[in-house]
Amino acid sequence: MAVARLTDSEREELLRRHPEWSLVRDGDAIQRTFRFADFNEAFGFMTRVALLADKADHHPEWSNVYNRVEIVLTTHDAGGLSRRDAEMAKAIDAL
Ligand code: HBI
Repeated sequence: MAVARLTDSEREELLRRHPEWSLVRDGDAIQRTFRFADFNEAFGFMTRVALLADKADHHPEWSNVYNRVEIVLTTHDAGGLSRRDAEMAKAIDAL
């Protein structure tokens, strides 16, 4: 299902609402790094994100090194940021 790219002002609004996330890839994606006590905590977080992502049918691009999880959100169908990324960032921040 095609979804619209965020306008510049919508993108600014996203960053205002979610200041822990940074714009990357020339503004076509947002990124946040999470650090946990240990791998067990990090992987538990990833498990919760994975379930969210599958329910939303909107999947992160992510990496994990021991207690660190780096998440990048973008909408392939929109060729950049969409409201689905904003919704996913909000859901992840609420975990
Ligand atoms: N996840 N991050 C991200 N971006 C997408 O565009 C996307 C997705 N998950 C599934 C999805 N698109 C659906 O369109 C699948 O049908 C491909």
